[in-house]
Amino acid sequence: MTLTPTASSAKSKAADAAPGEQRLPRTLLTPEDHLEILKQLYLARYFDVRLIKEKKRGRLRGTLYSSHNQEAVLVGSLFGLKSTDWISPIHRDMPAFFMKDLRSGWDNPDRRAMSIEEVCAQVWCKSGSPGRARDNWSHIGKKSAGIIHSTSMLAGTIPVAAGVAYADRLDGGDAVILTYNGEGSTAQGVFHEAINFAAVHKLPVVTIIENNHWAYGTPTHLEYPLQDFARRADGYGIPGSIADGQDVFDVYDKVMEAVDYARSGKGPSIVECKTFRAYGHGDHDDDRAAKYRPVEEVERGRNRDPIAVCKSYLVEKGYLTNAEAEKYKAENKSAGETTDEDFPPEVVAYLKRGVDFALKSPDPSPEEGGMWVFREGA
Ligand SMILES: Cc1ncc(C[n+]2csc(CCOP(=O)(O)OP(=O)(O)O)c2C)c(N)n1
Ligand SMILES: [Mg+2]
Repeated sequence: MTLTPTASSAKSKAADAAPGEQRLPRTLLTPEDHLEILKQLYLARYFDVRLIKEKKRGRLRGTLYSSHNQEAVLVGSLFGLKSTDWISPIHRDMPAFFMKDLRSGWDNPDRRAMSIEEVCAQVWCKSGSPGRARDNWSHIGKKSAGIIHSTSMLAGTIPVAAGVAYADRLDGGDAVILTYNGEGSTAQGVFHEAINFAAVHKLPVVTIIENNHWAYGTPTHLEYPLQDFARRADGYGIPGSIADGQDVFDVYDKVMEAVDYARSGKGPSIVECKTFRAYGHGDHDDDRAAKYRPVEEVERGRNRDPIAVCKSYLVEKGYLTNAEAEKYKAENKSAGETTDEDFPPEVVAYLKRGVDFALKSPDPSPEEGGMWVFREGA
C-alpha cells in the first residue's frame, strides 16, 4: 500500500457519497483525507505497540495505559478540529498529545500540538520533558498547543475545559474544546457540575465518552443503570449521540456534528464512542484482567479492529486496492505479534525520530527533583 490515493480517485475532490451518506461530514473529505486517516490509525497503533514492547523489556518505568484498539476514537475525533481548538486528553489518550492538528502536516513546525520528541522524552523520563521524570505518562499539557493539562482526578478537566471555552468566547474566539473521558468517570460529581455549567452557558464543549466497557475491573452494568452513556446528556437538555468507536469515519461524523453545533453557538453535547479495551486497565492489571473478563468478550472486542474496519471501507470506496490493504497487516494482532514490517515506513520513521530524541536526551539531575515543589531559598 502506498498511502496515496489510487489512480482512479480524483485528487483533492470531496469523496463520492453513497445514498445513505448524503449529508454526513465525511462526504467533504477528499480521497487523500481518507488515506491520511488510515495512516494516522497506524501511527497511533505503532506508538502503542512500541511502548508495550519497551515496557515488557524493562526499558520504561511507571504504568502504561494502552490505547490499543481504541485508536479510531482519537483519530476520528481529532481529524476535523481547527488548529485553534483545544483538547483535554486523559490516561488512555496518550497519542492525542502529538496527534492533535496532525492534519496540518506531520512536519509542520507551526502545528499546534506537542511534538513526538516532547512526548517520547516524557515517556522515557528525560530531562527537559514536560513532566521532568516526576511521571512518565499523561500528566502533561501545553497551553500554547491548546492542550489542557491532564490530571489524575477523573473528569477533573471538564470544568477546566468549560472555563477555557468561557474565556475564549469572552475574547471573541470560536474555539471548540474536546474533552475525553472514560465511561467510568461519568459517575464523578464534577462531571455533572461541569456539564451543567457548560449547558447553562451554552459553551462550546464536546465531551467524548470513550466507553470501553470497563472502568478498571468494574463492568458498565455496575457503573450506570442504562446501556447508553449518551443518555447522560438528557439530564442537561443537551444532545447526546452514539458512535461506533471502532469505525473511524462514524466517530468523525458524530464528533464533527457536535463540533459544528458547538462552534455555531448552540452549546455543549456528548458523543459516546463504543469501543473495547484490548488489555488490562494498565500493564500492571494485564494478568488480573485476563481473569475478570470473559474470554469470548475479549475476543469479540479485539476482533473488531479499527484498522481493519477502516481498510474495508476504503476498499469499498475504491481508494485502496485489496493488494494495498494487504501490504501492512497491523490489525488483529497483539502488540507482541507485530513487527515494523506491519506498518508503513513513514509511520515507523516518525516514531523513531521521537524515540531517538528521547534516548539521546540526558536523565534529569537530582536537583530537578525539588523544582516547582519547594520555594527557592525558603
Ligand atoms: C476521582 C478518581 N477516582 C478514582 C480514580 C482511580 N482510577 C483511575 S482510572 C480508573 C478507571 C477509569 O475508568 P474509565 O473512566 O472507564 O476509563 P478507562 O480507564 O476505562 O479508559 C480509576 C477508578 C481516579 N484516578 N480518580
Ligand atoms: Mg472505561
